[in-house]
Amino acid sequence: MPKLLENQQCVWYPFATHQGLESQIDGWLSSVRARVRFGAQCPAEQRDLCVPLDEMRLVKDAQEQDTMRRAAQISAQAHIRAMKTSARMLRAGQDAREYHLEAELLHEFRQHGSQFPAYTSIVAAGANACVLHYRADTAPLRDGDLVLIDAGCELDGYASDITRTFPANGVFSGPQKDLYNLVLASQDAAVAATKAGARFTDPHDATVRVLSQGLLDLGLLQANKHGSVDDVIDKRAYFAFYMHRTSHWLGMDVHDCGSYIELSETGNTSTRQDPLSGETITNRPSRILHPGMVLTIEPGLYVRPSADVPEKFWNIGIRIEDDAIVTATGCELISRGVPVIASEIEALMRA
Ligand SMILES: [Mn+2]
Repeated sequence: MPKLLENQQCVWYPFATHQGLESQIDGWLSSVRARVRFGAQCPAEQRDLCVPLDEMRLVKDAQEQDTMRRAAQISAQAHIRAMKTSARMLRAGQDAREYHLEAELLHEFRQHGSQFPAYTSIVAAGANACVLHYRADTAPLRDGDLVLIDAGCELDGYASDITRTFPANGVFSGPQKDLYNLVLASQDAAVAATKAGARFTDPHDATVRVLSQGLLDLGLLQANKHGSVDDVIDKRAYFAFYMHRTSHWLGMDVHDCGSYIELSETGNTSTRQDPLSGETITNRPSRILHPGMVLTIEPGLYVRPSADVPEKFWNIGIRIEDDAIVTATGCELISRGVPVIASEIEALMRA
């Protein structure tokens, strides 16, 4: 490395990402400096490699997209396997647990050549689905409860990230289906908003509008208390049920690197007061989507027991997550190898 660094103007390396790298580079540079009296020139500048590299990673080329399609296909098969296993074990009266489904996921990933899970799988039965970063533990899969699975494999260096929520026994109850169809409708709106030229936040805004209207329609939010759908959005009243963002970049990392701000417009800022925390937030222009960018679209609803929420909805947690490649006219959902429509999930689990 000292030999390579000799007579260079600038050293590029990723700042603050690899512990010990700075002191290693410092050691190499001091070796170069020791040779100054022999005519060597020491680099005079250090710059953060993350800035150009993250930008390069943001747009996936055809080969990367192809790998990501294959990773998503494997993950979709794993979700199907877990759904079928849940229905089969409950029909047979077996003691089905969250970890049983995790085992099926991992088996299917590896069976198709995936090297690792892209992240620790979430298998959350019943009320556990309302805990956002739950793992797969020992809770029983109960007849009448939903199961939320957020799991994806990594294949040849690329991640996939799928969430499905399904009835443990294969049949949605009425209230479960009402909330499920609302989340799915909000995802449809987000998918329609995902296209080249749109902003990264457009799918999220589309999701929030559909969810907010649905929360009013289903009586989880009351119009006499919370007002119109615009009031619900402005005051972030939906946040009690939907407390995370709709998307993140996906690629070599499951939460892939890349700025969520449009770098060509960084100076263009405004401030607002957050209605819930009261904090001042600086708004910066959201990233403009380009063909080849890959993001997740993952709306959800999480209903905790509460006096002003109809009891039939208590402890229901639903998330639906798919992976989208941005195209010139829209987006390609690469994770739809596993069904997402309620009746199709029921049909699959009956089979
Ligand atoms: Mn995700």
